[in-house]
Amino acid sequence: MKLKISAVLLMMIMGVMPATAQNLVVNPSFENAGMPSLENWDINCYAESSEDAPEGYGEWSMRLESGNFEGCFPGIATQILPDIVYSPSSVPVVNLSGWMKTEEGFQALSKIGLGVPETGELLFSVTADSMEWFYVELVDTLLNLSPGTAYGVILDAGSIGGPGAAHTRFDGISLTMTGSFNKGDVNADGTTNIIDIILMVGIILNFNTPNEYEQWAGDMDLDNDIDILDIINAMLIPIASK
Ligand SMILES: [Ca+2]
Ligand SMILES: [Ca+2]
Ligand SMILES: [Ca+2]
Repeated sequence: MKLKISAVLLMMIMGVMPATAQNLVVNPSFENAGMPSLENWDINCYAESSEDAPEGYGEWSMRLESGNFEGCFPGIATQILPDIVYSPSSVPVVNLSGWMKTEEGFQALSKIGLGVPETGELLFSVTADSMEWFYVELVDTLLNLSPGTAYGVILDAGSIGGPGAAHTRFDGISLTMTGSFNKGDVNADGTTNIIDIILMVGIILNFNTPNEYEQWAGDMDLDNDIDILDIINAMLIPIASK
């Protein structure tokens, strides 16, 4: 009997884990069965496949040309991720990682980030400037998503001013959703209860200055202010779930 229960539990865990750890990026390693591929990436200026990859990430990477203020700009490769969408009641926590390698010559400030592919606007990003393969990883809570906007990964080979171009190789790009937070959960512990209400009262009475997350979580009715109406809204959550 014990064994049966464990097996069921294990299935439940296995059923949940792959979904949360799944890499949302398609063609993250810029290759397909050992052949170079830039499929599924939108290249704004110019990119090519390069037979140079960090250990464990196949044979190929993408060599992306920088933007040039006098020519094509910005030098980005993007991929829209349909799973990253605005919600009025919760925010996703994402983990973005990847490899970068720059070349001798021009310095152009290469980045891996998450943002709006259509405009190149970044919500967050990380910069690296290394002529050896360099791994970057960052976690962010996406508090600033807007309704109706398409979000995605943005690989940026940077920008230079004069003639010529800088190049950056990218490989092993990964974006996973690691969790989410709900409105009302001011202390980010996974539930909305009296502790969160007390924190909201403290904010209203100016005992505490909310950080960006607390401001988002406490503003239940989305009017950019935390007041008594938000407390009433937050108190309805535990009542409704009883
Ligand atoms: Ca690769
Ligand atoms: Ca809480
Ligand atoms: Ca409010």
